Formats: sequence, structure tokens, C-alpha cells
Amino acid sequence: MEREQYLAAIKPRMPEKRYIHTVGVMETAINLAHKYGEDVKKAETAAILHDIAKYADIEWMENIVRDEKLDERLIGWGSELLHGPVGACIAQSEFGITDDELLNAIRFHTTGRANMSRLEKIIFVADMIEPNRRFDGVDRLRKKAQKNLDKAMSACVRHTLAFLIDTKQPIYPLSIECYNDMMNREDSEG
Ligand code: DGI
Ligand code: FE
Ligand code: FE
Repeated sequence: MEREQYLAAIKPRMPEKRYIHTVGVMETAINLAHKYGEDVKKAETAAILHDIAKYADIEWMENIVRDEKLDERLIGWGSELLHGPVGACIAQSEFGITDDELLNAIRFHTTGRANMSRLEKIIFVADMIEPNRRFDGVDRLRKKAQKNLDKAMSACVRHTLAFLIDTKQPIYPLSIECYNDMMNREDSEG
């Protein structure tokens, strides 16, 4: 499928604001894919589909977790944690995507995980720094993303975890595994 077909398919499934965010993630992911030698088409498709499940019904998503034997720990965490893994299932079942790298980029875009691929990092970072995002420190993250993908990934994970702790939210195990992995890599300093 071509870009315009994917975009037309996702548009009716989300509010305008989320669609604009998605286009921003797409443009940012394409830019990062060029910069870091990643498959540009894969980055584009993963970005367009990354939030496809964001507005799906929670009970429906929890049933997918059970039916598709996804990580049972997802039950009870709500749509913020469900929409990545369930989005990957939709990408597979409704859009016929079979590429595991692409599916994993959608699946882990919210939490990250240990040993992330370059494509997973690109989608995670692009999701946070796309042009419509507004939060303190986002410009610093944007500058880092133009210099070093691993350092940008590390800074993005630290920002998310700091936010979750500040706002007294529980932290999903994969998010912690992602953070620990980044901190254990020399390259992530700075
Ligand atoms: O879907 P988006 O809003 O574009 O962004 P996202 O999928 O990266 O994140 C959705 C939300 O999930 C965001 O408010 C941060 C939150 N989140 C990320 N990791 C965790 C988390 N929430 C909890 N409770 N625990 C996590 O580990
Ligand atoms: Fe998301
Ligand atoms: Fe997003």
C-alpha cells in the first residue's frame, strides 16, 4: 500500500488532532530514517500506523490480548499501554503487514524495550519530538535526535520515566527494562 492509502485508512479512526500528530510522526520518522540509514518506507508505514489502536475500545483490546496470547501483564493497564501491542495486531490482520521489524516498531512505540532496533528507536523518538509536540525540553530532544539516535532515545526514555514518576503513575516493566538497557550502554551517556 502507498502512503496516501494508509493515511486515508487511518484518518476516520481518530480525531483530527491525532491525525495531525500522526502526520508529524511520519515526517519526523522519514527524516530520521534518511539520516540514520534506515528503510524509509518501513519507517513511514510504521509511523502512520503507530497510533491506529489509540481509540479502540479497552475491553475489545483486552480480548485481543487474551485471544492473541499477548503479554497478560497488559490487562488492567488501560489504553495507553494497550494501543501499541494491539496496534501491531491490527497492522497485521487488517493491513496485511508481515514484517516483524515494522510490527515491533508499532508494538513497542509507547514503552520501548531492551535491545531496540534502529527502526524501533526512530519511531519512539519521532513520536515524542514530532513538530506538534509541545513540552518543556522538547527542543533539546529534537536537537539530540539530529545528532545521535541512541542519545536521543536515552533522553526520551528518561524524560518519559521522569514524567511518570512526577505524576505518580505506575511504570510498565518494559519501560524499566528499556531504561536499564539504555543506561547500561556506554553510548547512551550525555
Ligand atoms: O500515543 P501517544 O500519545 O502519541 O504517545 P505514547 O504511545 O508514547 O504514550 C502514550 C502515553 O503512555 C503517554 O502519556 C505516556 C504513557 N506511558 C508511557 N510509558 C508508560 C506510560 N504510562 C504508564 N502508566 N506506564 C508506562 O510505563
Ligand atoms: Fe502511541
Ligand atoms: Fe503517537
